[in-house]
Amino acid sequence: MAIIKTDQLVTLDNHINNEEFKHPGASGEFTGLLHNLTFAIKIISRDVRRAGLNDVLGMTEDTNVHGEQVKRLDEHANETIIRIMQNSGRIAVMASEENEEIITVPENRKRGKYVLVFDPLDGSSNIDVNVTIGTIFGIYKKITDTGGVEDVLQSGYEQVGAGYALYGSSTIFTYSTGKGVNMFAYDPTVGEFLLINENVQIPQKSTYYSVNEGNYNKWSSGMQSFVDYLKIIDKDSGRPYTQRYIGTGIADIHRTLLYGGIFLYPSDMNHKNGKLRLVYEANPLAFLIEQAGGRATDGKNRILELKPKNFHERTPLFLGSINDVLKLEEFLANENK
Ligand code: P6P
Repeated sequence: MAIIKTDQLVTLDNHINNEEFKHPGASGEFTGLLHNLTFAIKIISRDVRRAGLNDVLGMTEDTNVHGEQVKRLDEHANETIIRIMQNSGRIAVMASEENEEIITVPENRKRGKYVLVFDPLDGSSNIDVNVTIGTIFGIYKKITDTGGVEDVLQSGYEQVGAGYALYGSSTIFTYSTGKGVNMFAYDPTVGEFLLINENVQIPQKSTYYSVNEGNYNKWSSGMQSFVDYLKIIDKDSGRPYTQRYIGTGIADIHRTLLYGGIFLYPSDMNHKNGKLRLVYEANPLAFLIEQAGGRATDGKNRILELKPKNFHERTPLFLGSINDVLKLEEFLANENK
């Protein structure tokens, strides 16, 4: 058994507690919320790893609000987060990809001042083929008395925290409370997340792009021209870029955060507003990418400044190294000229 390097003996709990000191007047309620959330993530991580043995693979007979068949592991992850967070005493209201309506806290439970929006298991189409999947979350302070729809329709720049868990070759937990992005790896032998990457900064010079090229003929001319541009052989600018696409957004974006470049899910003929959801996918990821020195837009507007009208609404999403995203915006701006 490898000995844990002593410089990695910063657990997530230590880190969350230390982060609290960076927020004067912190009540500890937010810290408690994160502790509860990471407990749910540890349970999901355990069950994702045993999926093949636990007979939780495969589909339920249910479909979610988007008409997508719900995988059992999706449902299990969703219920795990909801149950734990409803008992946390920190939550006023929640919104989940898997629930058509907002999720309130039962009358007989203590309510808190925070709002949690989440995708319990992003990339569920990859569950049965053992490809990386993840959980995405964003946290706001409530703006209504009792917790209602308005609370989950806040613009992304109002987030007080955001992050994701990635269930891949190891379980990674990445989060930010607005003071930089920090990454942890889970060691199940001690039941702790250990700090592996502090104050992550996205590389500003990189040669990766990540998009489902199968949709090329459905894209706008500007989007097609941008991807064509990335493939031109031009040594000085590092082109052609290398294409990487896992099909689990959070995994593709985790790689983009670490290696740089650009992730793209544009609108197309089938998805006039793109495919990814604004509230519980794009906003938390945009928060993290900006905290790591990157850029996240819908091709024109800063993602974090969009005002959601419906918490399941979709948005085109382009994020990554600033210059790559700016170049994309240039191609889209010129497409109708
Ligand atoms: P496509 C996964 O189902 C997801 O919602 C995102 O995680 C991912 O980025 C996208 O859809 C993949 O979509 O159309 O390329 O299969």
